[in-house]
Amino acid sequence: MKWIHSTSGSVILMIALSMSVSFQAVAATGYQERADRFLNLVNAGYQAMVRVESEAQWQAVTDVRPEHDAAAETAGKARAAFVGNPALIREAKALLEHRKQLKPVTVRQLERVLLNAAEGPMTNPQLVAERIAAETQQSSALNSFVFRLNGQTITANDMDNSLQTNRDLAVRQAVWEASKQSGPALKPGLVRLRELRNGVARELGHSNYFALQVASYDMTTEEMVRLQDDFMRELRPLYLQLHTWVKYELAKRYGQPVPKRIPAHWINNRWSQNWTGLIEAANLDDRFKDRSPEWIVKTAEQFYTGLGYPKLPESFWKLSDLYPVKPGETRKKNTHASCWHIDLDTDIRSLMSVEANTQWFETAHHELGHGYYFMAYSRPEVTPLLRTGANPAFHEAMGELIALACGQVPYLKAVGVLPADAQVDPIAFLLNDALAGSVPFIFWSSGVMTHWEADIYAHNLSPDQWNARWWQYVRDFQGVEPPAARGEDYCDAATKTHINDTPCYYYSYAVATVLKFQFHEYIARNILKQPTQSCNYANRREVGDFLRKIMEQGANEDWRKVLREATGESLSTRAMAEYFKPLMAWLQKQNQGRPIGWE
Ligand code: X8Z
Ligand code: ZN
Repeated sequence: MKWIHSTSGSVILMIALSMSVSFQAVAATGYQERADRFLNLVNAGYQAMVRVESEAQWQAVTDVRPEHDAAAETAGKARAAFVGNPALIREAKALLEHRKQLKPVTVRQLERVLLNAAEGPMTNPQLVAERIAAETQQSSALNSFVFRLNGQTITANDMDNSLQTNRDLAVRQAVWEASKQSGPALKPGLVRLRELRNGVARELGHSNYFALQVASYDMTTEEMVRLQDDFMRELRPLYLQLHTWVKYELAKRYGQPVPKRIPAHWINNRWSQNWTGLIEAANLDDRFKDRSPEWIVKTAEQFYTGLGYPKLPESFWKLSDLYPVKPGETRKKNTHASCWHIDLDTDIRSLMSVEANTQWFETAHHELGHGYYFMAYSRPEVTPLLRTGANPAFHEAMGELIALACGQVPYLKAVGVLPADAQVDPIAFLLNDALAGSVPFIFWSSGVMTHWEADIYAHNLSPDQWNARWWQYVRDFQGVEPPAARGEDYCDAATKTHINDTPCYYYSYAVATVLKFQFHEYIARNILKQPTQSCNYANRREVGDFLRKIMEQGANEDWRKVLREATGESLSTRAMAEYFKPLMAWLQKQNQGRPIGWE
């Protein structure tokens, strides 16, 4: 969630100016007291502005129309008028010069004030206004884009379902190509946004927009990219084994010679980010056929209430937008799942297009993970400025952890997705965990997404090389290739939602994937005392207590400390590699005699 709004910019400016006068007056009584007074006002104003902007943005993404875009743009400008106000920036900077005399949580809030201001620094109102207008336009174009196949409209769910089930390579290629139609339409907006995003970031001294985003991890661009490269180096042997096994399987499935790299349309995901539907023995789609989309969301809620959390608020059910637009309805909405903390308090909503299948079963659990994180830290001990995850990856990790847990066999039996007496092949489920939710995902998120965005924002890659660089990374990191040449008329990166509306964020999902195995291992071993690959969180309040301790802190503490206190460990792929150890041995045996990898 990016941008915001208010009622009147001049009122805000008057408040801000009068605040700056009173700060000087209280300086003599001590910096802590001065900071407390400042932050009291900023927190109140911030929460109010977030609410107004989020409400306007919610309207804009759930019902794309020019009047909703216009309202969202105005709301974004109003938010920036407050959050990016020079008076706030000056006072936060002045106070941070005395950080040693301030409580750590005060310093964290002041730093957050500056990070928030850097998204819309009103030291340069023209630039901020242009950015907000361009962001609004790009989201609107993304959310209202109509994909076509053979002259017919095709939805994102339709494309995903086709790729999941259709075995005709010609059809698959046509669907895959259709899914790339939005790229050229979105490229000009993205070219412009690269300049504007970098421009706002530089206004407050960040070298580019990527650097601004990783600052919330207290890291530099180079440190973040190195961390992602470390993930890939450590997991590479496992990935190469999986890649090899999969390409032999798929060559057999499609009656084709075994390729070096896997053609993108052979994989069931539009970006080859998750390799789903490859393992028949672990394919649950049929199990959801008789369920309703409502059952999917309710079952996800029950996962959390079973851990001892309250039910979702009434308003969640009233105000969320959970299901696809009904046939015949002309409304256009964003088709990518998200969860919103509208008022940084109890107004929590989710935007989804849930159908009864495995993908939405997992996604619903993921989204409610955000919702329960919001609920856990919305308490007086956490001020609105710090009502975020310990870092963004922690927020993603909760949902990912629960998505992992809700796919484990004992849990599936407990909720009746699998019959209680089902005989399952444990390797099939482990293989599916690796392929569908974890290992190829690292090479997509740490590799393609992170490196491409770093090139765009930090290394100023020229737009006439965007698509070539994208596919170079897909080939090199994922070992995947396009079904046919993809020249610079295409902009395949821009077909991915986050490239447009959540820029320089995607490494957070890679960190979340690594974190989820650390949390999961701790829970399985120390709380449930069950095997990590096959355990059941259902109705275990101790698990809820463990996660609540992490979530209820919001961003009050440094994420490294939160992780160490929770698990006794720093960020590491150790638990992830450990989880898949039995699989590694199995794959090596299966792949004997085959050339491993694609080089
Ligand atoms: O975007 C999401 C969530 C919303 S935060 C549905 N995810 C990434 C994606 O779909 O690309 C979840 C994992 C990866
Ligand atoms: Zn998420």
